[in-house]
Amino acid sequence: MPALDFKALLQQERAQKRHERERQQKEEVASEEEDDDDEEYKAPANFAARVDAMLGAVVTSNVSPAVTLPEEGQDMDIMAVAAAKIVEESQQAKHCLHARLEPEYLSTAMTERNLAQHALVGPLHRVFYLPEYVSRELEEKVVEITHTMPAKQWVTLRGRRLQCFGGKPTEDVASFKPKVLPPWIKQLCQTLTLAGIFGMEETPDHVLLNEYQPGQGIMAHTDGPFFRSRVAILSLGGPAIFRFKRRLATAEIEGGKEDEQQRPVGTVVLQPRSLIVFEGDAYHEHMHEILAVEEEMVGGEEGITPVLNLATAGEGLKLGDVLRRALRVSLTFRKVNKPEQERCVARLSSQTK
Ligand SMILES: O=C(O)CCC(=O)C(=O)O
Repeated sequence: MPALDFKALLQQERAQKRHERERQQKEEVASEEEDDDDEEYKAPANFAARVDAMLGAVVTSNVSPAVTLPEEGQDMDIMAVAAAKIVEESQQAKHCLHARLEPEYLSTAMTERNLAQHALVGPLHRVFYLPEYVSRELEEKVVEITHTMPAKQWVTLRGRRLQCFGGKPTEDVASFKPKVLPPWIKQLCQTLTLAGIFGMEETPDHVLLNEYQPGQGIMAHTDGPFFRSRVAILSLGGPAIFRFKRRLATAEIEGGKEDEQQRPVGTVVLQPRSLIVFEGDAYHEHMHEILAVEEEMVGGEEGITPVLNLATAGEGLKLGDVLRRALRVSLTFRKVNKPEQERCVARLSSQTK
């Protein structure tokens, strides 16, 4: 949609009216002059119709307007400013959502990896850590896209902001309505398959974008059966410590073992540009969380929490080091766990293409 300058249109309309009035005054020798603004209040239809048309375009563009629509009869200046703001923010959202990543920025991420070489050894199984999984250029670009995303695109949840791409998860996966991924998100999903992180038929189709300010985190949770049980999380911006905790059975919670639940089984230092992948035991039998703190100690306050990636999380990193949080952006890549017959139909239709 081309940029519309409503302020300029309004000024043009006013100038025409003024010109017409002067012409009439000369002809009829008017005794009373009408106030400019009064006249515009009486005849807003022309401009209002254009605002309506523009809003129609915004609505059909699938980007939600970022400001409240002006009421009928409101001052034309307010309408012009509000309309211009709607257009600007919807264009900004479209710009961010339709962005594409430069192919050369993606080359590091799509380099083939042997996941087994990145397996972390420790008290829980099937966790992988890939330091420097993406280039700095890619990190900068993705952080820039997310930072310029208008506020209206974000949902706030317990302090942090997030966006969900690929469709809103439902209680029952059968009623899930998938949505097309923005091009730059799709590119990232494809690089994960090209790198061998996900199988050819496992390319992620659902992505959660989380933004954490220092002091923000995510509560202990499992990702559940809605997704297939391999998840990859890309970390950008600042560091954080990812904590795995054992999932307690109801009987254990009732038996007063909540304290034990508080103690992580293992932690992984998530450095900027790294990728953590987990599945199996780590996915099904453990919860994961990030504490809502401004700084945290590697290995915990007592230095006894296992740090599964101490050897690869940064040169010289050791127990007791303090990590200061900075603005962090993460992308969680998963594949929706569609029923088997739906997967077969998708497979067959892709084979016949
Ligand atoms: O930001 C992160 O690293 C964690 C995200 C996460 O746990 C999730 O999306 O389920």
